[in-house]
Amino acid sequence: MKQYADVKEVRYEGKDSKEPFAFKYYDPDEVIDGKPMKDHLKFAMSYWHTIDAEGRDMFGPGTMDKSFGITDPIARYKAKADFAFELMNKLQLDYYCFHDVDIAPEGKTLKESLGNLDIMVDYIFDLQKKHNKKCLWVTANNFSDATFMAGAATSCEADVFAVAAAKVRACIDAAIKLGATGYVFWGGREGYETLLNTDMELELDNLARFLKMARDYGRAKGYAGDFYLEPKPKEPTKHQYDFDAATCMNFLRKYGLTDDFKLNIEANHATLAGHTFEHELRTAIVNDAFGSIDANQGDLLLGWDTDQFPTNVYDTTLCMLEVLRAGGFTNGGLNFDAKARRVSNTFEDILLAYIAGMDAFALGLRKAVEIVEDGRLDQFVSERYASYTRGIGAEIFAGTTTLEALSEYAKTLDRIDVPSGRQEYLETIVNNILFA
Ligand code: XLS
Ligand code: NI
Ligand code: NI
Repeated sequence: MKQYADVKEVRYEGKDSKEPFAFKYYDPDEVIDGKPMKDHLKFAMSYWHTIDAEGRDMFGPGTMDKSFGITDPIARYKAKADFAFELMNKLQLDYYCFHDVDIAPEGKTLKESLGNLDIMVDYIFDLQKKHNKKCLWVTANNFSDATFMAGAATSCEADVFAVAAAKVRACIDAAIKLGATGYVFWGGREGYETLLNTDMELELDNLARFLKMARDYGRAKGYAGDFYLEPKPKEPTKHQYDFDAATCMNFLRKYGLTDDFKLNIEANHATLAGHTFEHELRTAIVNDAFGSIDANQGDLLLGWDTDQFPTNVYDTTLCMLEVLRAGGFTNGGLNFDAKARRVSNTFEDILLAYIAGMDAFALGLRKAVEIVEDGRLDQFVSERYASYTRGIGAEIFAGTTTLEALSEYAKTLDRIDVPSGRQEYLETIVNNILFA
């Protein structure tokens, strides 16, 4: 197998290729359903997993070294940034996403850390221009530092709220400078372990106060992109406030934030919440809050966020079907919030993992388009609900009937035939299209 350095650019070779460092399904410029695959998919690199994480887990240290042998903090992060853009070029990735602490070394004080961030944002600004790359979204890591042990905006300590605000302010500035079209709030430690020590109402109100300030600051500075909440049910806290898409929507509505905030749906978070990925996507779509996607997959036998690269084509197909139904991405995209496994510990593995994920989504897109063109699923669903297009159903749909009128109508009914759901049959259609 080739070495990392030997791979200049991963190219599309088609499904019969046996070359490990080639795309079998992802052909960036191929036009499918009216636009190039790269515009349907808008793949992004996650800086934290790809450029920083070295494979550390609870039982042992990292298995990879991403320090590039440099000890000076700024010089090291510049080398990381150079590596990041070289990697994006090799993989034909157009976008990237990051937390403040991913791109810049933390200093001894907040002031020093923010200064480092400024230096690195300038550095990355030049790199993205040179390499013609775009920033998909930015976020603040307001959960790793010990300061955030009890949360950030939901911390019991007001000074922590202020520190979190300073970091978000700096990250919104970075998003604006880099032209990002998204700004993410994943809850981090916004949640709790026990009500014995928690004022839930104050914490939720504070979270809303925080998001409003961030929104107001961003809009005042001219940020026109989306703000996203990223739902996750648990981990690190037992009760994460942003449990799932429906919980997030309830929160956003209660506090009047739906005009500015959409959702960033992560596959692994969906399954942790006991939902399918497509359920969370559909919930976002029907609430006009579909924004962006953190593409990964979990392991259904493990109860935590394993952030694996997505390879399950059934799931990517059903995901892309939802994206097509939503009319595609606008400001969002597919960010690989995913890491190669701890034992896949070479630089070649980083390439192979992205190829696996990008091809799984490219194939999913191709299959989703085929499912739409085939039409049998859509037709089945519209026929299943056809009773709402005529007679009493049409009146219910139009809101022109009443409980009393329905009651009179119901009394005249004899036998009611509810049409079969035909799930097994529909699953054979999906298999037929997937494996044809
Ligand atoms: C953690 C989240 C995180 C966000 C960004 O589970 O997925 O990586 O995407 O803070
Ligand atoms: Ni995520
Ligand atoms: Ni996650």
